[in-house]
Amino acid sequence: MNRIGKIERKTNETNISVEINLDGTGKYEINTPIPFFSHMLELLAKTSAMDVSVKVSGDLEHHMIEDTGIALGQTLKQAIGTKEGIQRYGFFLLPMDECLAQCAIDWCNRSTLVFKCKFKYEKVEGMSTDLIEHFFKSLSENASMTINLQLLEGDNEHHKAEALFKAFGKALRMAMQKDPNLKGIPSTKGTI
Ligand SMILES: [Mn+2]
Repeated sequence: MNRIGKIERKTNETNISVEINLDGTGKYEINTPIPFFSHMLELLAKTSAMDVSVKVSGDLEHHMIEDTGIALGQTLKQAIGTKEGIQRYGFFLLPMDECLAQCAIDWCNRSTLVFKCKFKYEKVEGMSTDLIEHFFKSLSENASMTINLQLLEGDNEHHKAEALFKAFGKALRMAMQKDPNLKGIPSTKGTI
């Protein structure tokens, strides 16, 4: 059974539709008015091997990126369902040229974001760098997922952002994976 999530979210500020298939092959259809953000979402789809369709329009960059994080988080929560038989934890250390990014995920129904990455400039390829942390915060809150995302080293702003999104995609792939040896809910509490 494919694990699908689908959200249509319309407010006075933004209009967003997201559809994901956790058991996809990394196919994507990304349509946002912020080219670098589209590029990051494509990388997230490819590295997580989810099929992802995202359509975004809206008034301000801040609202569009925040609300896409919210909608993507909601679709992830919908698609993962009861979490029966999944790994729950995922982690990845991703090199990207001079950068090294680290991501660890606990898909535990609690929302915490630890984000450590300093950007030198306010913009990367026209996108506000402070909205990268905001995107992951909104996603973490709405997917009910603990995310620890850090840039261990790196210099180029484009490479830094790319390494973060790719490390998250790979760690997410691991956390959502089903394991035949893991029976039931991946928690001794019996609920998660
Ligand atoms: Mn790139």
